[in-house]
Amino acid sequence: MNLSPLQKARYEYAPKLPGMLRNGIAEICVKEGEDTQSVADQDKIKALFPNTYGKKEITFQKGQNTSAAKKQVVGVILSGGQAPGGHNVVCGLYDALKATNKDNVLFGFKGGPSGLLENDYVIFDDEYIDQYRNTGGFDIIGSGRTKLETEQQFEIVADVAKKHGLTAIVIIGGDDSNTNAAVLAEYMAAHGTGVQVIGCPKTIDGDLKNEDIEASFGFDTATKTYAEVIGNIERDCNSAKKYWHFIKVMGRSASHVALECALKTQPNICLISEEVAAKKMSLSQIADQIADAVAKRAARGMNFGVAIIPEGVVEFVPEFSVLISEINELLAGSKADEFNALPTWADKYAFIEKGLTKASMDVFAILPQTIQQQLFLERDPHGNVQVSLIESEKLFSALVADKLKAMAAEGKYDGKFSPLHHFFGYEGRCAFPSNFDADYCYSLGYNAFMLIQYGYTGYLSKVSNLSKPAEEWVAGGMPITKMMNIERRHGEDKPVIRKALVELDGAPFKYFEAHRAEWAVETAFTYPGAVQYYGPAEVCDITTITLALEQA
Ligand code: FBP
Repeated sequence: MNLSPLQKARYEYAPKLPGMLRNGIAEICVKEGEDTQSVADQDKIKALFPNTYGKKEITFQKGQNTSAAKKQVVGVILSGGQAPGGHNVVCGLYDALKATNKDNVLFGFKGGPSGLLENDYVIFDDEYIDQYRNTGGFDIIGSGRTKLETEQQFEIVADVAKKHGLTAIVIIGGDDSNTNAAVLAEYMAAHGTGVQVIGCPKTIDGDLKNEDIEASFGFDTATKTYAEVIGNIERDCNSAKKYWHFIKVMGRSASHVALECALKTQPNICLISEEVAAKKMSLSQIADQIADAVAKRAARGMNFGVAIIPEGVVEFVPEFSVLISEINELLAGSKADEFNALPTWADKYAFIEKGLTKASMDVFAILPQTIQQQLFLERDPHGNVQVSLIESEKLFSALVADKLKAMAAEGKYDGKFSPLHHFFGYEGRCAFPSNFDADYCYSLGYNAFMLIQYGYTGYLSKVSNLSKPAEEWVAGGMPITKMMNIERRHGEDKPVIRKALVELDGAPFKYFEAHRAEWAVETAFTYPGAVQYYGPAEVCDITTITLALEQA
């Protein structure tokens, strides 16, 4: 492998553990807290998790290690989208496991949950692990989106575990993967397999958080990476003074990434999907809001600006959701073939016009033709519209251009509008983890092993007090069932970890709300610059503005 100088230097970086884990394995003991309850639907969740429900929150502290001396054989998987720091979770897990007993073994199952089902694995040793310390990506063993949720899959996992003598499985994933970790833990306990299951909170989207989990790993590095580039674009924009940049940022559903990027860069516009839904905003209202800022800036001679668009926003626009479900209905079953056989777009348009309600047709009609066609052409294997592929940055710039034309005709706008479009997503998911993510992830992995060693199952590795220096972080574990409630999914009631959307009464949104009117018309850009790995702690180690505001 050709190594960059930074990669070589990062191999040497020693991630910081919480102070309470720093004295060595022999001096880590457990302090048990209170029994726990699920956040809602307690009776139903308790009935579904009779063996793992209601367990105590725990924290680790300095003291005599009293865990049983037992050889541990652990399997680990990475699940879902990549997030910076995943490698360090594996490294922390490996280091704690080997420090406890050099005969302990760590299996890495390849390609995500399917690796467990297909018994496709690697056994880690020092040489293998050392190549991945403090690096981005999930390529150490790969990842995948297969869901572990059926009884039959659990039986296969139990067989694979038995075959290798696994004592525990660590699942590194987002809300869905950790929900499945809880169900797997319950299955393993109910069937007396002796296999413990521990989860670790991952996702750049930042939506796996709650009163116990302060942040999912990867969010820090991904938002720093996007904010660096957004800041660079802002500076280019403020130098050339001729373009409006419409920048879509990842975040499948929640707008945490967009909000954090906005707090870091102070753009003219940032849409927050949760607000769009709460205010039941229409596409036209959103476009009005942006066009208003464009016109006000133009009146001050500034025909340039930056707008951040969260990836999932269109699904939060009520009229657009209705349109999507009508389109899915319109093309269900054989009707898709009928539609596809129509020779021209004009024929297809007439078919659509006939099939949609008037309200949805009104929404459809204002969309640019490229987006209209995307809605009908890009479909998932079930024939449904792939909302995540909709180029919402282009959609909103086109709607704004129409609005500005109308405003110009009424003498309300006299400017030049030249939009450019960007999508930042994959660029941030495998970046070298920031010091924060390198430290946090290593601690999560190390901590996950301590949970295994002390016999816990169905727990999420928990490291908190994260806006403070690592020395003051608190390490421990929380039963996953505590984070669960019952939600309707695909027509069924399911126990799931509640996804955390942006809270409109939370401090990060409130701060943004208090400043956005000024940011919209002034040029208040801030330029965060590149992620720094070496230098003063206040430059290199601080985490997100979101967390700082939440914990202020
Ligand atoms: P996870 O929730 O699995 O961490 O993935 C989140 C994410 O990065 C989203 O931001 C994005 O919408 C999605 O993955 C893209 O998925 P894919 O990698 O399958 O294209």
